[in-house]
Amino acid sequence: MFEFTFSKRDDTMSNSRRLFSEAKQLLPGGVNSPVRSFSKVGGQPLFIKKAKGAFLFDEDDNKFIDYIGSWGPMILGHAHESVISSVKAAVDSGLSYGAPTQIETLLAKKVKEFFPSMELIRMVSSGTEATMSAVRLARGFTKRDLIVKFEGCYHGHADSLLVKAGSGALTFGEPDSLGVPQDLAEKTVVLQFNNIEEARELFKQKGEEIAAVIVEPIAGNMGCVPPIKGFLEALRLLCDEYASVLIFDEVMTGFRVSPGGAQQLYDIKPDLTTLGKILGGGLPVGGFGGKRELMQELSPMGGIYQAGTLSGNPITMHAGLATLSMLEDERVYEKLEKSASTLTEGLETLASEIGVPFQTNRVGSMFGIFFTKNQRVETYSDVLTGNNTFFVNFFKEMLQRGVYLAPSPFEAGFLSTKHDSEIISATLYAAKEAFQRVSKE
Ligand code: HOZ
Repeated sequence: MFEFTFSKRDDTMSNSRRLFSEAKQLLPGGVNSPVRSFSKVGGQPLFIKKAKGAFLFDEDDNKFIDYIGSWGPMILGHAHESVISSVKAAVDSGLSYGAPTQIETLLAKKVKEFFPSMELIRMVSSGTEATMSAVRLARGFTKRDLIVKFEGCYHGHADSLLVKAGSGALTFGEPDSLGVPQDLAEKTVVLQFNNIEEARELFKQKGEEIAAVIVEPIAGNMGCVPPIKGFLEALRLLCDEYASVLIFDEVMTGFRVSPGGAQQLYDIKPDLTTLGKILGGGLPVGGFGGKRELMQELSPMGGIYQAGTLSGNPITMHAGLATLSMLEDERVYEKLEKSASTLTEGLETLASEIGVPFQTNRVGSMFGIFFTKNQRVETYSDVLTGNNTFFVNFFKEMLQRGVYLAPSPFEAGFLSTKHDSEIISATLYAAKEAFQRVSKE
């Protein structure tokens, strides 16, 4: 039986509390990325000392089952031996050269095996860079300015994309960030995710002006919201009809929901794909790629500029190659499917037995939890029906019991291959008590 080795957290005395208060003197909000501040759920963010497999260890030596997985990339669990040893070996040869290396081509080749639609690939250093560059490429290629995105989808924090955005922007009630020039925001048209009719209507009116449609094929920044049947297909047809570029942002779904991401799962070929952190096994990285005719418009082949000293950094490329090589084994995805379905089905059964309004969405090992009476969560409006108090209380109760969920109802959860049946049982055991507490509050 799984042993709970964490001690009850005492926030008043904890090292995390002390470290957070020191951090706040130097970092805005004490953090380098907003969601991790725990502002949405209250209390102290955990300061993490180390991680291994399915577990995080905080600065107070508490042990937590981790369902964030560094926001997705830790599909093989934290500190996987092969990834760590490939990084250690690479480090001995120097950290960065700002010059081409063979490993960049090897990783690009591997990515193309998983994502055949990515005929040419450019590596960058983050998902934000990947989506920002893909949008510029689409605009430069089509000689059009308008882009279309969907409410609650988050594509990083480039100006054009911080309009009705999900993730932290939604969590903190700032889906339209200050600092984005109005003129630029007006070039981004926002539609409802999963609303096919609305997309058709917009294209009828403005199709000739639309450079690109960018979409998370499974929205992962407002919980986890899969596409309804026909939604992605309709976007593909509309982009074909009006010669607009279809961009799948697979920063979360790439290598996650299937080896070839959502595009393999739903059998739809986008013109461009953006990838993120999983491409570097969790190190800072992004990548974008797609049709040759589009990608060859990038500098130095074409006139659309995009660059980065650390792009294709050798340490990251080695970590990425080690990670992707292990994802070639189909058993990885079978295992993930089994443990993730046991988890979400178990949570739904417990909530219903205890009488808490609760739904989950799941695709493979990516999931979302919603404290809603709605039978289905398919749109941004459905997501907003979630009871925030229930979520916050459940989050806190789970944390007290050693289960670390995303500190926002607008983020997806992720499992790794290290989340075995014992860990899932321990999570459900904690969830039973947490639901009971939530139902009484
Ligand atoms: N934007 C990230 C999740 N979608 C959150 C990252 C963080 O705050 O660390």
